[in-house]
Amino acid sequence: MLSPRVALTIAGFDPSSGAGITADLEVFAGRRIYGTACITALTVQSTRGVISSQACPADLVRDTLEELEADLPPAGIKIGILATREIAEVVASYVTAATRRRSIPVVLDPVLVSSSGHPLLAADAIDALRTQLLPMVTCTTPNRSELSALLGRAVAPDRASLTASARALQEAAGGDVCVIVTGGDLESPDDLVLLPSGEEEWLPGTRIQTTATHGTGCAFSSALLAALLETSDTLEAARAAKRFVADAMRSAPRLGSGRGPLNLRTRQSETP
Ligand code: PXL
Repeated sequence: MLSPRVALTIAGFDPSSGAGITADLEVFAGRRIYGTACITALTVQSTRGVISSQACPADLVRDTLEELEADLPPAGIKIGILATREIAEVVASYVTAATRRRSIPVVLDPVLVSSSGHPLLAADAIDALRTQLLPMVTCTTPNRSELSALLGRAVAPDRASLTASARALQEAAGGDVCVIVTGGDLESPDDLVLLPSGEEEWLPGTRIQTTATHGTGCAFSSALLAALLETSDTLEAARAAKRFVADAMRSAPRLGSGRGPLNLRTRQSETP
């Protein structure tokens, strides 16, 4: 048997498996990618929302990343919850070193708060995320409120404002980053893809009537990374990830009394 590709998720743990590392690993497994994981925070949550969370010590994160890099160097990295400034700095220096060694896709989902409103990144970590980590990644996937927090100003939900703000974030990152503004929370759930070339495209979405919306951001970013392991066409990878999330919502299991998990093993939309 050929050696499978290895993808690393650096993210939080959700005990209900809707979001975070266990969800990311499921997306990878469904695509025959060997997933490794570095946990940054332990959350207490279910489909009913996040109750609390505790950050892992930054030296534990650093040691985990060093050990995985030495033995199972990833062909791609997905980053979710970073929890603290210290962890954001450790992850930024790891990503800087790993991408200097080899050219690999890195997807940053800049998670700031849970959908239920619980903070998942310390306020003093946003600067480190923007200045140290963002310039090192291939793609970042903020929603409108994350875009607004990263820029430090309000972003109106119209296309012109979203595009101008995505351009401002790309510029702040040095210009080399693909910014994908996810639109699941917008009136029309379309995603904006702004490529490093400056080319922009809106990916149309359709509103899916379901309560299975737990972890859609994690599913999108890990499916995007999985697609980027197979194609260097970022636009095509973003389309594949969007199709994947829509299929995973449509075929979701009925579980829990709140915002339920997705069907992360859906194989209807193979990555390109
Ligand atoms: O979708 C944001 C997110 C990511 N990762 C974990 C989470 C959440 C939101 O609650 O718990 C582990």
